[in-house]
Amino acid sequence: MSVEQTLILVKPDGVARGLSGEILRRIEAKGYSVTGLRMFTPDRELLAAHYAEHEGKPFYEPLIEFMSSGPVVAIRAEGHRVIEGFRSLAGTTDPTGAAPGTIRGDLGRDWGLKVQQNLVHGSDSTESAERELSLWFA
Ligand code: RTP
Ligand code: MG
Repeated sequence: MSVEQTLILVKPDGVARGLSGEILRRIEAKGYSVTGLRMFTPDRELLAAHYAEHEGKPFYEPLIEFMSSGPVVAIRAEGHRVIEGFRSLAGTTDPTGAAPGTIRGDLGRDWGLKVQQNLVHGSDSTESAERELSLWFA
């Protein structure tokens, strides 16, 4: 299997809580290479392209609002099976039930807000990784 690349985002809640370094540490400690790093506040146009699959869902608007509320750290990570590997490091979408040992399970919780603030995003397939990396690392 060839070396993969994936897009990881430290979402605004992770940056605001000062967890960017801890999240990068976990990616590197697992053995993946960080080959790209950017920090900026994404605009709605970028987020609409990134989250196109979720358009029309009840959490879509709150999600775009949340994701454009402050800086994110965009990370390009590389390694064999890094897409699956980072999804495993991240844990399940809902941080309340995410397994201890995962980023969301160890560091996340429910804050009673309209959208799940769950610290990180990771591409979920080779196709979405390629598409998302071209958006965030254009
Ligand atoms: P991600 O794309 O951020 O890596 O997370 P994921 O695959 O685990 O979750 P996905 O289903 O792709 O949803 C994208 C993000 O939308 C927010 N969300 N809120 N019911 C809800 O309130 C809800 N469902 C999803 C989360 O921030 C999720 O990560
Ligand atoms: Mg997703």
